[in-house]
Amino acid sequence: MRRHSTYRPFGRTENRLHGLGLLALALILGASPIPASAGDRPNVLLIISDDQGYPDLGFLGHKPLETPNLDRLAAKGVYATDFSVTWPACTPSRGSLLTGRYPQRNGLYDMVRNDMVNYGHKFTPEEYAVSPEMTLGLDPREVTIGDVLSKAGYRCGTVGKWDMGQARRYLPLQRGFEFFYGHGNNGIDYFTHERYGVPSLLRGNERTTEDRGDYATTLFQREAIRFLEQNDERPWFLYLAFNAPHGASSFDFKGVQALDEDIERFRGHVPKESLLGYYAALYRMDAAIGAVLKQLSQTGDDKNTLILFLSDNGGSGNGGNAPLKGRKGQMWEGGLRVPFLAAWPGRLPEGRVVDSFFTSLELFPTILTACEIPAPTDLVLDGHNVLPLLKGEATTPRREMFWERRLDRAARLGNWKWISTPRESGLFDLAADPGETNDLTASHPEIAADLEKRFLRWRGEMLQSEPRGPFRDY
Ligand SMILES: [Ca+2]
Repeated sequence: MRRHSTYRPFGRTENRLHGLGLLALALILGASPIPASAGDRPNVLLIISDDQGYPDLGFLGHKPLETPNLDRLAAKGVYATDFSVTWPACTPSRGSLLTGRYPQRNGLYDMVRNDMVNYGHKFTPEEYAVSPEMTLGLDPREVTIGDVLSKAGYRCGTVGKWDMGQARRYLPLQRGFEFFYGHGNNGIDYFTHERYGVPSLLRGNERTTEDRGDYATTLFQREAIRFLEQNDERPWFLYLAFNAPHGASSFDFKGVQALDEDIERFRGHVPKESLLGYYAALYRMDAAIGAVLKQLSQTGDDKNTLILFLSDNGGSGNGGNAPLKGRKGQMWEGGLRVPFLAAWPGRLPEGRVVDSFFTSLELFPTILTACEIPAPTDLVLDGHNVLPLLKGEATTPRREMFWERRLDRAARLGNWKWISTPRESGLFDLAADPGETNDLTASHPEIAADLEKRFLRWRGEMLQSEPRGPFRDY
C-alpha cells in the first residue's frame, strides 16, 4: 500500500494492522473507479458522528464493534490516522466545521446548553424560552458552508443534530439550507426526541412530534433519503449530522439508547455490559449510513459525490480511546483526534491511509475546491484544501494548530504537541509517543516555550478578530 509519509503515529505494528485490514477490504470489494464527467460539479455528503472514539471503526480491529459500511467507505477511499477536531466537545467542534473557522474566531467557543438539567431541574416552556438553549447560537453574521454552496447553486440540506442554536435565526433554513429535519440543541432522548423533557425535533423551522417513539437514527436515515429523493437538476450538499452514539439527554435513561435488536446483537460480545448501548447505537448509525450510500448508488449519484466522514470529538462512554490518552472534553489526543474518512470515486485513491496531520478546519475549503467554488474574498478561513494531500500529491498544508477550552490550552507544531491545563501539562512527540506518556518539557524546554509563544500569538489574533457572539464580551 502506498503510504503518504514515514510519520508513524502508532509505530510499525499498528500501521501494518491498519494497512492489512484495508488491503483485505480493498481486495474483497475492489471495483474500478468510474471517473466523473468533466464539468460536473460533485455532490457532497458530509457525515458527522457524535462522540465516536478514535479507535472505534470495525476494520481497525481494536474492539469487537461492527461498522461494515464505514469499513467499506475506508476501503473505497482514504482513511486518516492523524485528524483532529477544533474542540473536544460537540457544539464548538460542529460550529467550526460548518464555518471553516476556529471556534474562537466564529464566537461559538463553548457549549450552548442549559446546565441546570444536570441537577435534575425540569424547565417549564416559559423558562426554556429564555434559557441559553433558546437564546444562544452561532452568530447570524457567520457564513456557513450552506450559505456559500446555496449561493453557488447547490441544494443544501441538514439532517440530524444541528447543535448551533434553535431560535429561528440560528436554524439551518436561515443558514443556507433549504431542508432540515433534526434537533437544534445539543442532544435528545433517541425515542421521545425530548431534551430533558422538552420536545426538540423540528421539520424546517417547526417543532414536530409526528415521529415520537421512533428511533432517532432510523428517522435521520429516512429523512436523508427523502432529501436525496427530492433530487433536481442542481448538485446537492447534505450535512448528515448524527447524535449517535452519544449518550441520551434524558432524565429517565442514563447511557446510550439503542434498539433492542441491536442490543441483543452485541450481548455477551462486549467487554462490559455498560457498553452495549454504545456498540448497538454505533452499529445502527453505520447501518443508516449504509442505507444512504445504497440510495446514492441506486440513483447513480455515487459516481460523483464527495463523501466525508468524521466524529465531532473523542470518545466518552466508549470503553476508552487506546492507544490514545484521555477522552472527550480533554486536550489529550483522545479528546481531539477522531476517525476521518473521505471517498470520491475516480477522484480520490482507494484504500489509502494518510498519516499526516490535518484538521476539520480543512473541510470547508476542501469542499469548496472540490465544487470549484471560490471562497468569499471577505471571509477569513482557518483551514486549507487537503485534496492534494488525500490524493497523495502533496504534503499536509497544516503546520500549526491551536486549541482552547476555558483554561485548557494546547498547541501543535508538526509532531510536537504542547498541553497546559490547571490539572496537567506537558510536551510530547506524537510521532514517537501518540499516547502522550513521555513528557519532554525538561529535555526540550525551548520547544515547549516556542509552542506556548505560538499559542499566545494565535490567541492574540483571535482576540483581535472581528468579535462574534454569543459568549464574547464586546
Ligand atoms: Ca460530541
